[in-house]
Amino acid sequence: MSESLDKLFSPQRIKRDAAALAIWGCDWTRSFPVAPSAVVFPETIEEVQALVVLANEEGLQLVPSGGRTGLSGGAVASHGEVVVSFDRMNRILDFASADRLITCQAGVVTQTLQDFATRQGYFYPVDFASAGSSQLGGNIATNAGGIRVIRYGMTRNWIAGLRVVTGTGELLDCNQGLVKNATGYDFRHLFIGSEGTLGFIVEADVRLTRIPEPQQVMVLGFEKFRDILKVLSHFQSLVELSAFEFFSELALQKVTAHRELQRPLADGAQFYALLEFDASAAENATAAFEHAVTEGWVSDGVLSQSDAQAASLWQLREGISESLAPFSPYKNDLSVRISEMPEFLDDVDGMVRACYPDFEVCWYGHIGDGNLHLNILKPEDVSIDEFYHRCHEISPQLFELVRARRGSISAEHGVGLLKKEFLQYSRSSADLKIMRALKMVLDPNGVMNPGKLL
Ligand code: 2HG
Ligand code: ZN
Repeated sequence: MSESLDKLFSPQRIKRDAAALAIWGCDWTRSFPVAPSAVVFPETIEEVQALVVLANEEGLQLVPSGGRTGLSGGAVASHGEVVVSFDRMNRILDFASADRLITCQAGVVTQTLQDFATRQGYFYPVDFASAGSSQLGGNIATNAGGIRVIRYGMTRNWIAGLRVVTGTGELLDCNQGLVKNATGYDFRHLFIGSEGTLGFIVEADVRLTRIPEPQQVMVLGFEKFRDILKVLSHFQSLVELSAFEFFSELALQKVTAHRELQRPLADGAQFYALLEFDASAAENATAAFEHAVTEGWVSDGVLSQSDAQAASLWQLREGISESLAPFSPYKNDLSVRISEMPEFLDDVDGMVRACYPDFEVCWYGHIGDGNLHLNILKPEDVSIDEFYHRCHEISPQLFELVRARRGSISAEHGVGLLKKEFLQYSRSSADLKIMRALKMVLDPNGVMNPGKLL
């Protein structure tokens, strides 16, 4: 069926061998079958358009593929789809200093974009542990968040323009990098977070900001989760925070063992928070810390004295996800309003303990954004299938708690395949009806990332 692909792509830009299909057919999830029929590597927008037209004519289904670091199966090809890799659309096309904009192809690696911005004297602030592999197109398609959302917001905030190939092969030029544009519906925001289901992002105009001053990092220990939120609010009244992250003692144990890191504090604690702020705010931060100790919120703390120390403190948080991989974790990525968080955590903790008395549960996340990562770890003596089945079975109860607090079942990782059957816990039937109608308009034959999200 896909022989006509060979007319569009030269042999070096189409792969069908088993090893290539296994690599490009999946992301960081490991629980879905991987079975694409081919992987193609377009180099131009015109090639992407021609491919989409061909897919419509011949009934092919297309799965977009970036750095393959997704955690929800959004880039997994399980049913003979053609994977469209953006690896060869990886050029930075333009830097416009007066506009503070970089124009990039979708396959530019996030860290390449960050480094390029820095060389121009600017800052691209969206950052996360997988920035060295993830690609901008995927970041936009999932509206990636990461570790500095509290100060800079999500990827959405930094996208000034988008070129997108829709499911009919048309090219849309969304917002042209403009600051002001009051001409009706802003399609940019429809494609951001759409997980490749409405169109494939091929180019973006990315906004930059000033390079921040040097940062300092503080790690604090807590006995009670509620106190973390008191400290967050107290620090926010005195200091502009660049990050406010959290992890549990179990998460700390896993990451220190995996990366052979020092524990940050002499004594253990139940929970830890990692704060980052401008070095010029260190005096205010120290005053806030002293207040937190006096109030009994914080048991102990450490303030980085050098960039190297700040980087090694960051490893305690950024290395957690990787350190859990050997335990085949069942991942949840939940959010609620910050004000709802203490009660929400109590609810979830109670439920999880009752349902999984024999499983280790690792909490961490972007607490300053109301985003909790809940990873349930597989015990050695339980099979993968049984483990996933048991975790999955309990998800409706967990998501009921999310719904009761008007939260989200996916704060930043996306819905993909992993959360698809649970979308109704976060989106109303009216929402879903409109989402399906939009899909029909932009991708009437269902060729763009079928089976994901909806
Ligand atoms: C993080 O915040 C990432 O470290 C990954 O979003 C979270 O693996 C996870 O559950
Ligand atoms: Zn995260």
